[in-house]
Amino acid sequence: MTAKPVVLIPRKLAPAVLERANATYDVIVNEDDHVFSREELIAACQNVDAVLPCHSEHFSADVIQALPARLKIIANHSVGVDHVDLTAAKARGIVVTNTPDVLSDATAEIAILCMLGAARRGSEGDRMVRDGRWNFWSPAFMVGRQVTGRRFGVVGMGRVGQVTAERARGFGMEIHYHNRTRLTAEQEKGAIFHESLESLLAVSDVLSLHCPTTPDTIGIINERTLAMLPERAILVNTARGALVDEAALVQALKSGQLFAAGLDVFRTEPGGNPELSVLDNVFMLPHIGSATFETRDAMGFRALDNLDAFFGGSTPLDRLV
Ligand code: 8YV
Repeated sequence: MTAKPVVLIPRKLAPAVLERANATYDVIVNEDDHVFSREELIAACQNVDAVLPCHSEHFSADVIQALPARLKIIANHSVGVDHVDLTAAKARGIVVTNTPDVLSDATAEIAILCMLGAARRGSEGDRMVRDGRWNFWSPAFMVGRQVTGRRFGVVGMGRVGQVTAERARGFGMEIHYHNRTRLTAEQEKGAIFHESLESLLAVSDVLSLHCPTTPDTIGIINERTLAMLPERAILVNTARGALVDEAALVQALKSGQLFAAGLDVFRTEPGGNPELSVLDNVFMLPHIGSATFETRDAMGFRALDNLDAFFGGSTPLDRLV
């Protein structure tokens, strides 16, 4: 009998996913679920054929250089792969996969939660009641912005962007988007395409980020671009913190140029940004876009489907390099 491939699972995945992984592979799980340091990650990868990481494991070029020749596939448990240097992986002949589609609904839900939380001052109100500070009411009390009928701008109209736009349509919002390529009329469902980011910014009462982090998109939301939004707009980010210049965002929120922001992702994770945390007009979550029971199972199964295809001798469905 040939030995089963050895698979490193650096974070504790859903029980059903671990059960399925154990049935097919020799699995090594990081039982206490701490985030490996660079050195621990390299050491843990030494005697394995595959790794199934989350976005918390950073496969930078130097980590990839230090991987053993037997490690042939990084099957990510995430759609975003900015934690993996794809060029370095390709150069070493390591296959990299991700888990698209299966997390689009869950992430769209969180984007809508961020939009509503920001627009209707969800976090500020919640803290006020909890802290026993709700000792007053008047018609002018905690008034927020209504999103119904307003314009919803999407940066990056991929799978998550499209599902989020669909949900925003449910609020009677007019959908606008900027994307590298224009969608088909069937995919657009009436959404208005903007060839430039600048043109999208000018009309977006709510701007929601759904693009990948690349050298071209890092810091696309900055002092210059924030100033192009309509007055008192709302920024939603459920993609990656690196898309936003947080110092510029703090300024725009403090000055009132932006009405509010709804953020699920930050430049520093875990932890966030203390300058954002002190502002009442920020609704914040700890990177939980895909964190539903259903989606965690689906992401793990999708990553395992990719591993099964690879070790079965075919091309994984979600192969990136
Ligand atoms: C996850 C994510 O929280 O898929 C992504 O890109 O950021 C999130 O879905 C995470 O990577 C889970 O492994």
